[in-house]
Amino acid sequence: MTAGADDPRLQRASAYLAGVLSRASRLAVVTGAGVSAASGVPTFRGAGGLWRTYRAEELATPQAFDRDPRLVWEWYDWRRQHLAACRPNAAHEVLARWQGRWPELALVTQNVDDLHERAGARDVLHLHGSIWDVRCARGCARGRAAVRDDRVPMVPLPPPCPGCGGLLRPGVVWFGEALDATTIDRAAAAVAASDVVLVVGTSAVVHPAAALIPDAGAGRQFVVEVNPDETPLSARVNVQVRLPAEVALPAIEAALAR
Ligand code: BV8
Ligand code: ZN
Repeated sequence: MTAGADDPRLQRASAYLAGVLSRASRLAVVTGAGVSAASGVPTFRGAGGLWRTYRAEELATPQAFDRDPRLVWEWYDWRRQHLAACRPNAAHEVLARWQGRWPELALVTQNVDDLHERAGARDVLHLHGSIWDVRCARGCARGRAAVRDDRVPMVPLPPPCPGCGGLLRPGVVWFGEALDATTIDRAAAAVAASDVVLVVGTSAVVHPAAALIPDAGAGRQFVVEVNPDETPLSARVNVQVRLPAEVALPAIEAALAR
């Protein structure tokens, strides 16, 4: 079933999904860059995903950092400065409120921004780390653990590691790097334990994050995709809501209140 923005069935679709959510024994939400799009944060693969002449996949790698740490830090510093001026949107706010309504709601994100937290969400599982964290690029004793360093702008670029005089790197997971085992295990367990999974704003092409999302065809979990575009996931969900998250989630929340 799909509901488009101009489709009068939005109310009925929202009422239907409100029913699904209110009957759920446990909810999990998996978000991607699309949930932050309305806040002005460029998505990875959308039109705004370019920086200078580079695509994200070219810069978000250990090889790019080893080759030119300053260039990679200039990209992250540009993103951090842009993000500092962004605000959570209605989708982030609804999800934060739903954590209050359903205290066991697991919120898993692929995003490295902190807009879920700035909307009031807590215990967000960041599969790909945080753009506001830094850690030692060499993994020295003092700099191994990621710590929050939200200096904007970051000066000097690239920042030196206070522990070994090497370089600090952004505390994110780059392509070709393993995700934090504890985080991915917690996320996988939370999604597996849920009977309703909301997938919001992801192209579902990045692994292993995409593999967390269950196949509705298995019949054990009810999966809802909120995305204005079709994705590789779309054929494997129960309901496709072809709307932006900042429109769909408030509509579902309003239906829950009725
Ligand atoms: C690893 C941090 C192994 C950095 C990111 C299996 C199969 C295929 C490929 C692989 C595989 N296993 C590994 C790979 C390779 C790779 C991968 O998946 N590549 C893809 C591109 C094919 N994966 C990895 O390298 C991972 N590592 O597997 O390591 C390993 C194991 C052991 C030991 C050593 C190594 C690591 C992946 C993590 C990469 N880091 N981010 C940074 O941000 O700087 S991923 C990056 O993509 C972001 O985090 C982003 O969130 C994420 C996913 O993208 P999306 O969130 O989906 O964003 P996208 O732009 O694609 O889509 C946005 C969607 O929103 C669209 O559908 C759009 O229609 C929609 N939308 C737009 N507006 C709205 C909206 N929706 C709702 N409302 C709106 N308003
Ligand atoms: Zn160090």
